[in-house]
Amino acid sequence: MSKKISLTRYLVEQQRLDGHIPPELRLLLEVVARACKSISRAVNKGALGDVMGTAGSENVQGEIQKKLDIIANEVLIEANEWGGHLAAMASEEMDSIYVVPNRYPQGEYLLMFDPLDGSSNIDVNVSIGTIFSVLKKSEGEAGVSESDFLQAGSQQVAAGYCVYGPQTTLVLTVGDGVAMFTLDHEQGSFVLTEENVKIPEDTQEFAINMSNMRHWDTPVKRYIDECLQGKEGPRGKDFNMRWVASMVADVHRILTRGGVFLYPWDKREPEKAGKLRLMYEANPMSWLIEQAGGASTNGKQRILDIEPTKLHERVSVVLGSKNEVERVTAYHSGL
Ligand code: P6P
Repeated sequence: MSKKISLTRYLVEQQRLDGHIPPELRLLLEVVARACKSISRAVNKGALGDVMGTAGSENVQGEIQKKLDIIANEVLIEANEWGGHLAAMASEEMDSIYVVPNRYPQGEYLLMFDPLDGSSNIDVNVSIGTIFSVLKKSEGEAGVSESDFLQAGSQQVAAGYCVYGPQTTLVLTVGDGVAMFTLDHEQGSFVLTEENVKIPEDTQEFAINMSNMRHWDTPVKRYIDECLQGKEGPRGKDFNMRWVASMVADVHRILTRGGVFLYPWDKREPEKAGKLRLMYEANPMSWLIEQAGGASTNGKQRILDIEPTKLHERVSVVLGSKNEVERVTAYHSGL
């Protein structure tokens, strides 16, 4: 890419030239990007800062919180609460919503995030990331409550993630395709490095936690078994497998070179629809994937059409290269 286009310039042009984003949403996205830069700095300290290891507490999911989970959550709350663009925030790390305090003006947007996805990888120096999703509050209603957040993923007005890996890269959609911005550490700003990202419709690479195989439902077992049979099997081609155990890293690979990611329902906890969270993991990632020409279902239904009933609702996820997702979904309907 010849000239360097900053995230700010990209957002101004999205606002001015394509009318995609109003000024308050542009401000919100710039604030989230600045918060991700701060989180990146904290992550990069590693053992040199007091950021590694567990915080000695559990989150609403019953998962042990890492120090960086809490740091990242606080960075996002403090960066976004005063700007006047938000009514409230919701986070994987907080039981209930965080309403913007009365000392600050309230806006019309709702921000949800997983402040540090994949945090089991922090202590072993493997890529992790921040996932975020933006909705709009219903017009004209005073106040804000959890029910304002319970909107289908198709209602998102912006979604993205920041992956803290060999590069710190912000990936964003406002409904006009997917753009990627790499953090220029010398300038301290995100620079446009990819736009109009497109996922190949076919792939030879799947991502799933194979240790759960005995717990999967039949359609998933059939799909993975056929991939493992390779050339000699019904697929007629060999497959490769990747599993980072960090959704941000796996989705970034799929956006970059294709692939299919599965975190399916399994029979260990049959009452749970899946492990991943709908509002701030599956929905933002699904919109990015669809905006890049891919597909995303829960095995039966388009993720973005799911009407949530709870803030921390869980869901099964099959996302990535369109033809593979359609195949897995077809197997679920007995085809
Ligand atoms: P497992 C991370 O905890 C996460 O929510 C996703 O980022 C990741 O894809 C998945 O869980 C990993 O789960 O069971 O393989 O550790």
